[in-house]
Amino acid sequence: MFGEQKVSYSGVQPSGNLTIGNYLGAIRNFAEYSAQYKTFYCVADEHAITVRQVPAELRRRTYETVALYMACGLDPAQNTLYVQSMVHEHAELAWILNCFTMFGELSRMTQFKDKSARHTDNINAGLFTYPALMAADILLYQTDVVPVGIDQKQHVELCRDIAERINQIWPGLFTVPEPMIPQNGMKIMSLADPTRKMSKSDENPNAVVYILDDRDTMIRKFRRAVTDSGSEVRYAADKPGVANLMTIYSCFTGKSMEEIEREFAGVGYGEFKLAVGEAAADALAPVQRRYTELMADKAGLEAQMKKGAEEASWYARRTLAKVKKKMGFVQLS
Ligand code: ATP
Ligand code: LTN
Repeated sequence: MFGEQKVSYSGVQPSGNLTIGNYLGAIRNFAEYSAQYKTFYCVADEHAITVRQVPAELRRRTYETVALYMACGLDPAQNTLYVQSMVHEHAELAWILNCFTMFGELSRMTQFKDKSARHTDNINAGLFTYPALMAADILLYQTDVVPVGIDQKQHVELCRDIAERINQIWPGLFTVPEPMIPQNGMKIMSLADPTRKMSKSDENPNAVVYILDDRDTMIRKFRRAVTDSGSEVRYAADKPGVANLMTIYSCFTGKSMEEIEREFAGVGYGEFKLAVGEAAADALAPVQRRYTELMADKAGLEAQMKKGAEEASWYARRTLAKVKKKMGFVQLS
């Protein structure tokens, strides 16, 4: 709660082209909160540099992510959309929170374990303390709810632990946030290996469907998706490939698993996969159209970034000033 307002906060790293996993697990759900909550959604460029980035690409993807937020239905008049590095309070609070976060806690984070195994040449301190920066993002805005895919639940839980630890010393300093995980779409899996999360940094482009893939590419990727033995379209734990495609189809069409099983009873996987590809392409076509318009107006995007950063700073400054005072840092008038 910031004053009387309930707050929803989330972020996406501009670390690659955004996938339908990012869309269904996170971004699509962000807008839901704007009627009743004060909403802040950041482009987490400071998180992205925990793995090596090409600067020009990071810059380009930052514009693209702002444009995609808007194209996915986030109206900047109703949601504060901004770039993390433009609000310096994030890095400052992250340092303070680092001093309240335990080595053992950070060592247990599965994302750290995965990413340090994948980037053995660059296991930097930022990759390790990443959750303290994420906690700073969330706590600066006195956030109530954090809509994320299930892979981020552990980080939000650590953020809660940090907030509670600090609140024990200074009661009420931070709102303790709740992760909001969608029932359907919380974890979209790779099309090449349905036991792994679909991830924007996957090296195999056929494993991943990007929000901006054109219709033919989308349909081709779904056609090639790994399915399971047998030929029945049935939602079952022993059919992870088909279950993943059914989840995607259900998210894009709103149909339940039973309806989907009935719709495709007696037809082979080929027809089903084509239908999934078409449903994804149909649902994303308006997002892509709007995205193209927004990207054509760079000055317009920059104006939105500036407005977003100014709005976010107003809130961030207030929380950080309170925290610094509690820490015992000298305040000059
Ligand atoms: P990276 O590969 O760089 O780690 P990512 O694809 O996992 O990136 P993030 O920027 O870490 O994407 O995630 C942005 C949001 O999208 C988070 O809320 C995350 O939980 C959600 N998300 C990411 N991948 C998926 C997925 N496959 N299914 C559902 N939600 C996802
Ligand atoms: N760590 C997140 C992105 C992220 C985020 C946040 C999510 C950065 N700051 C604050 C929720 C709240 C990720 O990798 N998906």
